[in-house]
Amino acid sequence: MTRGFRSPQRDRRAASWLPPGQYDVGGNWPVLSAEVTPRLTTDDWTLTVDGLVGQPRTWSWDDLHLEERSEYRGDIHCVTTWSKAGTSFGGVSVDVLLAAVEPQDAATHVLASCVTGYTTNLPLSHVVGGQAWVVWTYDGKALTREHGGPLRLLVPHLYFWKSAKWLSRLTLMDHDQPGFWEQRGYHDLGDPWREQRYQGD
Ligand SMILES: Nc1nc2c(c(=O)[nH]1)N[C@H]1C(S)=C(S)[C@@H](COP(=O)(O)O)O[C@H]1N2
Ligand SMILES: [Mo]
Repeated sequence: MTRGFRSPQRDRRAASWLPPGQYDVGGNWPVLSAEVTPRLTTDDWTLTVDGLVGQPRTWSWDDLHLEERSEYRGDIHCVTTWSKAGTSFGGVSVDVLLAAVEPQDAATHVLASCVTGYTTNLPLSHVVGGQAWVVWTYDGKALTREHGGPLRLLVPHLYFWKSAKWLSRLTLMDHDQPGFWEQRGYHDLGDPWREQRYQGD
């Protein structure tokens, strides 16, 4: 082994796909919800993207299915220390939604809001460039209610609390506004590779 020729980054990844402090939950997919699971129908469900945009837009379930599809295949990481390898989710890239609404130059952050009132905040720079999706399938099947069906946000490079279930709105803002867990002591960004679990990490 010519260790000296390998970068520290490659060594870490070769050692494990797990971010620091995480364990492999295996075939399970735990459910973590602060709210009672809502019973939603796709008939009256809508997704709105508004705030600092040229043209706010609301998609019905059918409208959203006309947009270009994409898929995420990879790992997810919950702050409670479980990680799940090789998940696959299908939906639409947040890039597609943003292109439709034309974000204003002043927009720096996004607040994701759910039908239930749960919220989470994200820097705009972390939801563009193929880093975030709105998804309605898991493993090719409709996302179950407990896991956020009919539709959830997916931001897999951050801890999974950023992936808001039962998503109904993305609001672009010119400032950061802490969401449900962020107001309760969780980290503002939540990068698992930097182990940003709590404020001050
Ligand atoms: N609306 C809503 N979204 C949510 C949560 C929640 O409580 N409510 N929990 C978050 C947390 S902490 C995690 S780990 C994931 C859990 O998703 P899962 O239940 O599908 O595993 O959803 C995130 N999105
Ligand atoms: Mo979580």
